[in-house]
Amino acid sequence: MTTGYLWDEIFGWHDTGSGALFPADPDAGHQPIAHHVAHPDTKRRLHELVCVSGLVEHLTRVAPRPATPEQLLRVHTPEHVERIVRESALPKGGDAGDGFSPFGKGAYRIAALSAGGAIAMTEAVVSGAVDNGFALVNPPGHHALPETGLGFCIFNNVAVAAKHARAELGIERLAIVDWDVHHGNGAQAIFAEDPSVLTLSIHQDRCFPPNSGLLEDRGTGAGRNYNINIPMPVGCGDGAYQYAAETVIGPALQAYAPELVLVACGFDPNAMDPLARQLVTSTSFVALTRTVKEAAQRSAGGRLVLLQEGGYSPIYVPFCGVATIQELAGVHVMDDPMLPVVGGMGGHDLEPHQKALVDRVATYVADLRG
Ligand code: 9RB
Ligand code: ZN
Repeated sequence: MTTGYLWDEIFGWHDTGSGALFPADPDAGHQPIAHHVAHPDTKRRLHELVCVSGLVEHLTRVAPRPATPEQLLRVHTPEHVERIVRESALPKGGDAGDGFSPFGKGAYRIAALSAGGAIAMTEAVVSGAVDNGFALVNPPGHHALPETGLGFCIFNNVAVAAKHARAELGIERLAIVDWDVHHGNGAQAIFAEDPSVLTLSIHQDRCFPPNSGLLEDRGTGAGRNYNINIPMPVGCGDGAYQYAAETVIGPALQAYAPELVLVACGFDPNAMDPLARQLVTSTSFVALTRTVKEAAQRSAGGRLVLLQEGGYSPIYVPFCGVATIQELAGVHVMDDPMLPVVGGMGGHDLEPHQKALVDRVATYVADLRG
């Protein structure tokens, strides 16, 4: 079993500005802060734990190459790509598109390498150079839409990788599973009419983007039934997440039988995240990883690519990430030392209202055709 791993130091140089969440603005009361909530140090800390723990010695390094404009244009409009190029050349950078996703000078180079990292890992997995892989890319991508960036995302990395797999790598049917705590609105929109890409997002109900990711959104036209949202109620712990993995994510992948599974892997459902209100521990990321790994083994020859998205606790994300990569690689170098604390916080039993929501989504699985 070989597992690919990708990180580039320049991902740690993505400049998210001096604001905390909003750009600093004294007139509006927004103070500057040392670390923006999406400061890349959280991801750099995950990378350094992968190295210091010795896990990296069990992994095969995969190098990113920048995505070309043609590869980005499979998903994005020329106007969006050109605007990012233009603002990226300005002395103080620009914004991904929503006014609260600032980036510094040179961000195009970093964002193109992030999308290109998603492509490189997908190529490594599909070619058989590695069996599966984890790409620790930054900036994230899952909120980005064809015509704009959004929610810290510039280019939609997972969608760029999916389009590349279909256009160049001989993959016809694939699934995108998004377990970031925020809705995977980008892939839902980009593949809404496409029955050859199953998009499945498990997220906190209406957390971000506002009013996005509803139960009723199930794809349109020929893509009807091929988008599944699991809008989890606030306060879901390990019981609820693992029930959703067993009851919806695994069965949906089994029914659809993709040739490749891509995961938009955010660690922000964890109990210490500042941008959501879920309670999960590293145990759930291990369970989610096992679920998609077993599904990929059933229909996709094991082809599975995890792409980093969000996760904003610099304390806990590294342990969630290492637990996830260990499960992917089938090796164990360390336990999560925070599990006794986070797991002991309570909230991990499956509650009736959580079960009711997951059971409702489970009825949609019957509408998927392999
Ligand atoms: C602002 C708003 C947010 C809230 C959460 C995220 C998380 C992204 C992520 C990004 C931006 C709204 C500042 C709404 O982790 N994705 O995976 N910003 N929220 N309006 N305004 C003005
Ligand atoms: Zn998120």
